[in-house]
Amino acid sequence: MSQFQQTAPGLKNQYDDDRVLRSYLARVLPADVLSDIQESLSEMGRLAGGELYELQLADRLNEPTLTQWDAWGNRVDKIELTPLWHRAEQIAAEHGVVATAYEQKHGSLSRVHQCALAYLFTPSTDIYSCPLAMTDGAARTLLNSGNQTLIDRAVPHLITRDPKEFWTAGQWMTELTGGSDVGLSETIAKQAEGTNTYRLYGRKWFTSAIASQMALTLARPEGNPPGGRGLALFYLETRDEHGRPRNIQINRLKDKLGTRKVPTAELTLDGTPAELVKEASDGVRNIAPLLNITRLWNGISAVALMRRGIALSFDYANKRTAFGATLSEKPLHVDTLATLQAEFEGAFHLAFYVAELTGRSETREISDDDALLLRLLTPIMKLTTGKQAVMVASEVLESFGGAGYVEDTGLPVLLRDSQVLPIWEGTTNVLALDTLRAAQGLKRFESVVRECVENVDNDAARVVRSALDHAMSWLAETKDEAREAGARRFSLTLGRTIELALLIKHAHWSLDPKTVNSANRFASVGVDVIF
Ligand code: MFK
Repeated sequence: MSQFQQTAPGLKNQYDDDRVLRSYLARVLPADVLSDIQESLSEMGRLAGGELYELQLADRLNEPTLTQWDAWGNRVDKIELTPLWHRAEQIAAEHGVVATAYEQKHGSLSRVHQCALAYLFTPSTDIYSCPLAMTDGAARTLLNSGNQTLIDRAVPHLITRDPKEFWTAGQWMTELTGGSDVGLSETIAKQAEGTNTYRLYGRKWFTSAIASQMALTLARPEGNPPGGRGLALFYLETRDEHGRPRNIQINRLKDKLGTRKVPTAELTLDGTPAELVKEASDGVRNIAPLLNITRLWNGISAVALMRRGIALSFDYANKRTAFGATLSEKPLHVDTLATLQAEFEGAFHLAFYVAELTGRSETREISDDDALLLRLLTPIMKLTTGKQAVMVASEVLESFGGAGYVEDTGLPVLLRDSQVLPIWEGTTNVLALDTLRAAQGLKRFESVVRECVENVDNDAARVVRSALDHAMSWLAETKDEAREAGARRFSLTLGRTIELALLIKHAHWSLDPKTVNSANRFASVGVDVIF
């Protein structure tokens, strides 16, 4: 009998161990800000590599449950979350994974701090980033709305650090008719005569994290025209003071490929009380701040999951021996991981650059040109990093050989959970079309990319300039159907080009040979996918 035992991959403090995050923060944060926030990041890194990771492995087989009826025949529609998610909620509140962005202790850079916390927290909590993203987006949407009654009522709960007071928010947009095409939504809002209160009637088909205390949703006030403009944005609270659903039936939980800890539901709204957030129309436009925040979270989650997979794979490469040496001594294995690392680093710099712009937009320190750039980069970043996350997760599993395909290693969930990232919050194609709609930001995009490589004379910088020129000339020369058909390749080229440009900029600032290698490798893999 063989006595051989393979040592499992392990994690250290996920902040201390993260060269890319630490080096990036050293570049973008003033020294006093970095020194002020370092302890919070190190503490989150300790939890992510320790307690939360252990709990995540122990929680692997648990899933949320829906109980529709109690023993006495009452409809209760109760959701029970798993132990990991209960702990995640507490830690998220106490450590300000949403709150940090709103306390604005460091002005616009608080958004970077908050995204760094989310990035460390996410991979050990089985997509608890989903309710947090929607909570963050709801807080931003309510604050932007100027509806002081709703701001006073809900925002303190969404941004508190007290777990007992903390609320999460849902984002109920998807209906059977309208997944990507939200304007097709059929839910009707009937106004109670002489009041500002409405009652909602309809079916919501894909509502993530249904355990939330409130939701922002879209419905069509009676008599409004079809399409997105005829919808209005509503605020509702999901349960009454006795914990009973407010005329909401949870019909079932979705049986999904991944994000299995997220209780995603099909709902019937049967007279659910709701308040208008803004005017009784233009719901798609009014919910856009929520979409942009959740898309930022999507990108941060994408780089976080890439980083987790790569961290485990690098650790394992030092422990696993095959063909006479550890995997970390095998040139082909090392080369394979280096390519994943380069993809991750490019994606990381783009996601956090969007966090920087978002922060400046929130503190109103953003120029008009940069506001247009943010509008353009949010879909570009979301679609590019989502695709990279799936590719990296698939390769990470393969880097473990058969072990990566075995559930109780805790590895396959990385691939299943990554696969949602290009789907929800706008698929790759929907966001590619959104990129075309946001093309006003291209002028600033071009100048930012050129500035990143302005004093750099090497092959990687030439790859950036050539891809940028190609993308711009493609856009100028292509019209109508051909432009729509090529939108995905165009958007991915823009995404990969700015990733490489930002990576080169960082490499030249840090002079770190590992970052320089990643930039050169990313350039060699290529960024221009237009044909
Ligand atoms: C892990 C972290 C992430 C976790 C989050 C998990 C939760 C997941 C739950 C979900 O997935 S919820 C469902 C998400 N659904 C989507 O994201 C829908 C995807 N479809 C789109 O994004 C379509 O492009 C869209 C619905 C917006 C198209 O609808 P319309 O009615 O054709 O909108 P149109 O005409 O493009 O835009 C209407 C207005 O909104 C315009 O403004 P004006 O009225 O002033 O002209 C647009 O400029 C504005 N707008 C649209 N998208 C915007 C925006 N403004 C700013 N930012 C945007 N992103």
